[in-house]
Amino acid sequence: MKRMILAAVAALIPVAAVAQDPIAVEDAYARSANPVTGAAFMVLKNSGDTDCRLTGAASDVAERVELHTHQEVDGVMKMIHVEEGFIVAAHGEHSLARGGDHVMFLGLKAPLNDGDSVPLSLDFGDCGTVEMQVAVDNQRMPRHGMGANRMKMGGGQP
Ligand SMILES: [Cu+2]
Repeated sequence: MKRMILAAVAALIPVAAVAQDPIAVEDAYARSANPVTGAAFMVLKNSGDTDCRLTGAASDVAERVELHTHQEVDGVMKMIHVEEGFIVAAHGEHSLARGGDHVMFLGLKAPLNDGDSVPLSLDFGDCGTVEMQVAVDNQRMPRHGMGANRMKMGGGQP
């Protein structure tokens, strides 16, 4: 009887393994402009046939990890906590980038220094959980567009 149960359990394992996590993460990096807060940026790719939603993030490096976005309020860019998370469309991608959506570290337990790596767990609900190590790169410049332009405007240059 016991042997039959074990056989049944073993038979289930390959079935579970076939359902691969559809989410891949590319070009992840973390940075911090001060000793208490930091953020992580990356490109989320969904190879599955259904939309996935990043519903939460966790890391040991901070007291709290939240999903944030930037929004202009009365001409000032503010960070907003996005409770509902970020959707990654089926066969699509979603970028977490400077000046936009990001993973926010609040209450860093230690400063994030270049070369450190930050453990990060991303919860995609039914689409699975992605565990990763994100390299800290405080020197990295925004890719193109928004972040750089905003800095230029703020600098008072023509
Ligand atoms: Cu933020």
